[in-house]
Amino acid sequence: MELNKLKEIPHRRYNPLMQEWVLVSPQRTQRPWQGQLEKPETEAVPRYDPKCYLCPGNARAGDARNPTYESTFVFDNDFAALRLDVPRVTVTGSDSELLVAQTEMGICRVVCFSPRHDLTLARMKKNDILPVVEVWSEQYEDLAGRQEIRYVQIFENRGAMMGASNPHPHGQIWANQTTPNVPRQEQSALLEYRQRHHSCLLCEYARLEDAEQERVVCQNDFFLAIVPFWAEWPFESLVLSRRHIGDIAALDAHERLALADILQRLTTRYDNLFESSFPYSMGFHQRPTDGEEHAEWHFHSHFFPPLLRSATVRKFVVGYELLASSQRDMTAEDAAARLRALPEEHYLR
Ligand code: H2U
Ligand code: ZN
Repeated sequence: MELNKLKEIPHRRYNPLMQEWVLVSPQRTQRPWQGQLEKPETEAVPRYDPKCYLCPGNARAGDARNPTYESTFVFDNDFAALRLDVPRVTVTGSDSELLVAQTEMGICRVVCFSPRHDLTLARMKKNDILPVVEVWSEQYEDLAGRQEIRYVQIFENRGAMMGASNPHPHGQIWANQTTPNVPRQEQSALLEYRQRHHSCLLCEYARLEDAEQERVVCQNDFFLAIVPFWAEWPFESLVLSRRHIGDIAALDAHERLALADILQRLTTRYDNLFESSFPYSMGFHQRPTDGEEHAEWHFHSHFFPPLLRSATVRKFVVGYELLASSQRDMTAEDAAARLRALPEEHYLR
């Protein structure tokens, strides 16, 4: 049976990157909603906020004060989830393999994308996102060079709905001693695929999506932004490099600008979808920094936006998702078509 016959039939799709299934129920997209409505972010945001702990020149927690920075600015998180000064120990409770704990070393940093309090990636120019790509790359290399750090997670929580504590455009970096669960699962899938096919899962996938175009949202010479076939969140997307590279530091000057370009265009489409500042969590998956080559890794970025059908109705990951399997209603193809139909000029411009 062809895939387009599944448009109205409940089915499950395989996520080869996580090696798990997602349940798709396209017949359910019309169901009524009488549940919780979120508050859209409508408050006007000033260019500079004297109370913001990320704006240039302002005070942070403790005695710290930000410099009067003019582009990007990175600092060690004042409330870091990880630190370096911990002893290396594994603790096993009462000789049982059921109670196992290990100390974990790491470094947490905050990356301000711009001195302007009122901007977002979507509202920044491609040329102003370039320094953000450069600072991510420098941070990855700097942290990779430290013997204690074996994995670097770069991410952004955008919007109050995703738990961002502040509208000032910023992201975080958590770098630690061990590879966390999600990249570890992806790594094992990438490795298995490589051993079985002598090729890269994500290189093959990029070629296939490029040929079909059905799930492509936007693209340039170096990157594709797609709603993956196995997307779980309604408007989830995957930014894939066409070239097989393991990490952000391997991008050349053209590719760094191309990454800035695709991030700018994708986030603008997101904002235009519901004409609101679109919330999401995004981040990069790249090879661990444990000194191994990791030829299986293919640099990419995931966007996980919570919104479902408007700026005020979100998807809840509850019940079935928590207990059984991830699930979605609208198909990935429909989500991609909606995002593809939007203009790339920001609605506020
Ligand atoms: P989020 O908005 O994604 O929570 O990121 C903001 C981070 O900034 C958060 O991790 C840190 C918080 O710990 N922070 C400081 O490091 N210093 C401060 O003065 C306030 C917040
Ligand atoms: Zn600010």
